[in-house]
Amino acid sequence: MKGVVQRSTGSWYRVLCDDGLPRDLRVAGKVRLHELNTTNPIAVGDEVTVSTRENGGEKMIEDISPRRNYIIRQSPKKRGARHILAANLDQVLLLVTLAHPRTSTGFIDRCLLTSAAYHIPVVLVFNKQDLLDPDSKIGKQQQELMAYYQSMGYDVLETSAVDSTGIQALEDVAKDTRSLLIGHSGVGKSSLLNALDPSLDLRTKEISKKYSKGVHTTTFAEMFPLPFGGDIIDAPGIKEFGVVDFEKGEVSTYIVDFLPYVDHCKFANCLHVNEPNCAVYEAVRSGDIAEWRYINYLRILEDIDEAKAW
Ligand SMILES: Nc1nc2c(ncn2[C@@H]2O[C@H](COP(=O)(O)OP(=O)(O)O)[C@@H](O)[C@H]2O)c(=O)[nH]1
Ligand SMILES: [Mg+2]
Ligand SMILES: [Zn+2]
Repeated sequence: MKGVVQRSTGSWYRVLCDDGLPRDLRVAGKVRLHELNTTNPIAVGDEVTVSTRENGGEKMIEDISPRRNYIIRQSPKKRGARHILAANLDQVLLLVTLAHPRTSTGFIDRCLLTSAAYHIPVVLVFNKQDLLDPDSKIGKQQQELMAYYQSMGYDVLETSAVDSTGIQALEDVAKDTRSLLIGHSGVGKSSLLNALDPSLDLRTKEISKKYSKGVHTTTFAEMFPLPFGGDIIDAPGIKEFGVVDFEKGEVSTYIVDFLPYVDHCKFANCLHVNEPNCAVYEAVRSGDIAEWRYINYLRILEDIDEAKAW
């Protein structure tokens, strides 16, 4: 029998089995795990084979099917280790708020880069629109950001879990697909999930860091089937999105607004940092590439250098 992993809590996995029943299962000792250097060898979204063991009849996870794709980042807990957020995805819903809390473009661009490497489409969802005055400084910043990402071909939504702005559009985007919901703690992931399916009744308002200090508060990704078809994986509490498994030279090939320029640099192996006659850098100077995009790119290269130094 096959099944899909909906939640993992350490050594136990909630698996929605093909017979329609969810089961909490452990992994049989003989399973060969594909990803050795990850903190979670089995991820939410993994397809697994479940079988009944002869001794005692306990059902266990016996095998993991090869992944179609996955979203991976540096483990926030273990230096040098990698953490798979979720596997076998149709799209990423990247939840952004420019205030309460502020999502940095660096976070957005790291997430876009990682998704692009696996050709997973990303929809940018700007939440908490009810708090935003379009004529304020932040309101104008958001308009500029949205326009820039849209010009690169990304779909962009504006939502509010409070006044239901954009919830129907979000439902249309999520329907009949498997989405991974990514965003900082507090941007409204649980609230939007509740808006899509009120019967979920998820707890909102994460405990602030101040109160959870010293307490072991592990939060796990969890997959929720949607009543209108499809499912969403909530990946709670992402503070930073450290990219992994990139060579410096390939990064720019995943950056959509760099692509028209990367083949016109003097050097074929140009990293677009300080090489002479760099077409990417020229495009930044002329304003065709936004400076903040370029700065985020340079920081990603620095991250890769640092990771190598471990
Ligand atoms: N004003 C406003 N507040 C929101 C919205 N969405 C979520 N919130 C609030 O933001 C806080 C964090 O929301 P939550 O759903 O727990 O965020 P999560 O950590 O991403 O799951 C809660 O106090 C929510 O009530 C929104 O669209 N507008
Ligand atoms: Mg939440
Ligand atoms: Zn260059």
